[in-house]
Amino acid sequence: MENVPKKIGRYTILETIGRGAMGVVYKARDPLIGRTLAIKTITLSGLLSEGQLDEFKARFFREAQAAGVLHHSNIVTIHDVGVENGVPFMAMEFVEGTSLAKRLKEEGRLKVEEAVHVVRQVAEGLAYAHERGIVHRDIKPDNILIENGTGRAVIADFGVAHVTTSELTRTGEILGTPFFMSPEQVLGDPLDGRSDLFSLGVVFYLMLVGRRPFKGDTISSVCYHIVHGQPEPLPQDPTIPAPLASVIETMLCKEPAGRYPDGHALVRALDDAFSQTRAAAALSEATLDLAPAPQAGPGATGAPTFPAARPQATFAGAPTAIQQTVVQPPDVPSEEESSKKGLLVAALLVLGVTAIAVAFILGVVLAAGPGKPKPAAPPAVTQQKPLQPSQPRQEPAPSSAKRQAVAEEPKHEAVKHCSVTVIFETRLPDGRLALFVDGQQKLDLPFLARRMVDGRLGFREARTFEVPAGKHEVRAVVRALVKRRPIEAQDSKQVIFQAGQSSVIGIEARAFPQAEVVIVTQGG
Ligand code: 3AM
Repeated sequence: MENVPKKIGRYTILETIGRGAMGVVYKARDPLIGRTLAIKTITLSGLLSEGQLDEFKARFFREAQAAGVLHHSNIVTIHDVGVENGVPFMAMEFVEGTSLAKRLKEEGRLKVEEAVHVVRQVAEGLAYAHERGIVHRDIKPDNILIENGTGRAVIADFGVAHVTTSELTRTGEILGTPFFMSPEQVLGDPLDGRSDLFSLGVVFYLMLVGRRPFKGDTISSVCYHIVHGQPEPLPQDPTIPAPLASVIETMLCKEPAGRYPDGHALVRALDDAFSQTRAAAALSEATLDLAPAPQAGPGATGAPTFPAARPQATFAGAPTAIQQTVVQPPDVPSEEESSKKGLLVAALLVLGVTAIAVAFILGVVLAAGPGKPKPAAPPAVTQQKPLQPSQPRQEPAPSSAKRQAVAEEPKHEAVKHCSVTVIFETRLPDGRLALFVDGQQKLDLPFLARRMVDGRLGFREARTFEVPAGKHEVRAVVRALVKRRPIEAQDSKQVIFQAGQSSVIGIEARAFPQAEVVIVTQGG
């Protein structure tokens, strides 16, 4: 067991509550006021240089100051910040309870009523913070605490999450756990409170279903799905009311403009969904009045209770054209293919490589021009059907140039270029990625692994470039030094970049246990 300090600042440490990637959370007591509080330490030593550390501390205090003005029952109140033995810490309200992450780990998923209750409360807390210009940027189950007894949901880490993540982030680089990130966050675009509402949508889905909506075994494939894929359909579960599927669908809209504008609107939508479900249930009860006695419905008293839903609680509609053509990311290469390629490329590697290294590129090709105009194609990724007849939807508006290229209607006959976004990720210590299209180098990206938010070393960066639409040979070469030995992993693939369609190139280079480079392409 680690040494538990007796004191941090003026606070007496009582016990360790838990630990995260960035530090430890203690239960403590303020001897002056006699108040119990929680103290979170932020350990970044070894991750940052001296200068960076100073800069980090300054930012940490600035952000804590900003978050310190937030007083809301659904936000953990920050009482104090300080530095103890060079380690920044934050003293905050102690919440006698459990993180949502722990609950989900133990229980798999929550009852619909409780999940809705949590989302409602978090939405209220977010609305309050967003009105004051503060975006959380890291809404995830670990940062939502549920108080024992009362069920109060409280958002933790306002300010800190943002600083710790952004401190380790350079321009254009994405670090951190992407599972709950919004598309604009994954792409490194500017974001506002609606990004938090997207993340909350992911949390909501996870609470209801027990798994996340955007699948993927690797970070890059999850990123791909967040930006371009559709959420996994909700299971045919009669306990999940259909109107809730619409609420989640809106929360998970790719474009911020298609989401609820703020937390209050989300709360109203949840209430609407609730009353719709009640009305539908009442109607069906009335209709069934003459029929044999129905089975006892869900509880009719107390907390909001959703009657059983229609069984088709899925995201609206059949796959659109783009959904059908969107290719799968390279998260599931066949065993056979992987091992064959692994063997093939093993020859390229210098013997004796022992470090684990994973390099992974996910390229997303967004058609910019028209071949045959396919109005439903690129925009379909972001389009969603109206949710409820009574609730007019705002038209999703592209939030960035990247998206604009996708969403624009084809205007000319000839296809010119496609915009390709490559997300490169590696666990190799340092090296260089080169990407060639038809032998012409499109990317030359040096990388140097640094500590990522998951505590491991790595590097991730997104780059966009243009290619003419058509068939191309794409080759990726990753060179790196592992224990001072040079290694190289590479592979190439024919890829068709088509206008009006979306496709993906994924290249995975593994240097342990054997060299392996895989490119997966589908669709296009
Ligand atoms: O995941 P569990 O519940 O075991 O609940 C948080 C988590 O524990 C707890 O610290 C652990 C690591 O994040 N925690 C975080 N902030 C807290 C707070 N303000 C807190 N517990 C009480 N009050």
